[in-house]
Amino acid sequence: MRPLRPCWIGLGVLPLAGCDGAQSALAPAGDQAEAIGRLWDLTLAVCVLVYVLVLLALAWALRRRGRRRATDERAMTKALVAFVLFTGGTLTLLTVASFVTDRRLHAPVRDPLHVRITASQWWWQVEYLSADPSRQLTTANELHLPVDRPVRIELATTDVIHSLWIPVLAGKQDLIPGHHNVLVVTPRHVGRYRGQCAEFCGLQHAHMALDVQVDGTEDFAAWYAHQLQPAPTPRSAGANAGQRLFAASACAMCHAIGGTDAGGRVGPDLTHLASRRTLAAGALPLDRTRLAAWILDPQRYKPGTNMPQVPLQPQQLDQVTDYLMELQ
Ligand code: HEC
Ligand SMILES: [Cu+2]
Repeated sequence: MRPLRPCWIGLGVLPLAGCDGAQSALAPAGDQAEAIGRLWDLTLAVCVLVYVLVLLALAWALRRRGRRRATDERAMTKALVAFVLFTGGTLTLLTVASFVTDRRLHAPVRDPLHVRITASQWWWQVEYLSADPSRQLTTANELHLPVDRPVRIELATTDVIHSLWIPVLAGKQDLIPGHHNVLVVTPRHVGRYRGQCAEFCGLQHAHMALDVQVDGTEDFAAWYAHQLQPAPTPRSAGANAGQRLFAASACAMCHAIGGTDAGGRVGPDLTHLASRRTLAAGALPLDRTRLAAWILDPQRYKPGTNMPQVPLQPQQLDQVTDYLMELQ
């Protein structure tokens, strides 16, 4: 693992907020974001230089204010030529730099991991594709990636235009109905990051986050192997009843749970729900209390969400929650 570009805004002296964090384009954790970060550094440096020069010119002009002197034609011409050359030069530099950055973002990669992310109002389906059908897996609202391996992410949507933005890994890329875009990312730092829908897509656009985890190769393989398993069979009596309730109620029409009859595709796959860290695309942290509250009244947490309130008796709610909390 090689170190990525340090955050030099504030030159490491001024503690400037916003420089690092799980969702900062200024603290890249992957090659593509690093390339964009370099372009930003250069643009910032050029703009600061221009700003300083303009202020110096202003100060110079103010000092000379009121003094009348015969204008020296030749000096004026020279200054003008220098000004035009400087402006043309900086603009050309920025154009070339942005072209080079674009080439780096679209450079071909070897042996990528294939992932498909499908956006829906207001959550993300994440599928790991493989030529071997037994190695395919589906999850939701979380993206686990191995470090140091390029990932080719196909982007699709089931409804409106969304945009996937994981600032520490890459720039934004739209998900457009009827059109398949591709985003390539190469994570370089293990860590927990955050992605967010970056194209206004309706009421709950702001609650459409993606929990991103970059793992070491072995941790990733372990996670993958675990996710390939069907859902565990319920252990407690409550969870058992919960499973039957889930299968017999509207839940199963919208949600899939691997290894059971529930095969709905309208909402997120719940096979290993309890192994996730967040609920409903980052709207809530995942724990038992919040899960029960969500099932009881999803509209309270995400008004307008496509999950309806399903009428359940308190005891039934308890059982369904027990069941889902066992889906490690
Ligand atoms: C009409 C379809 C529909 C029905 C019925 C439905 N859901 Fe959902 N469910 C959804 C959708 C859509 C989402 C995503 C909502 C969002 O994040 O905006 C969701 C989200 C969830 C989540 C969060 C998943 C995650 O990845 O964080 C859980 C848990 C859940 N539903 C459980 C249930 C249970 C339990 C029932 C039955 C009591 C149920 N759902 C009934 C459509 C449905
Ligand atoms: Cu969106």
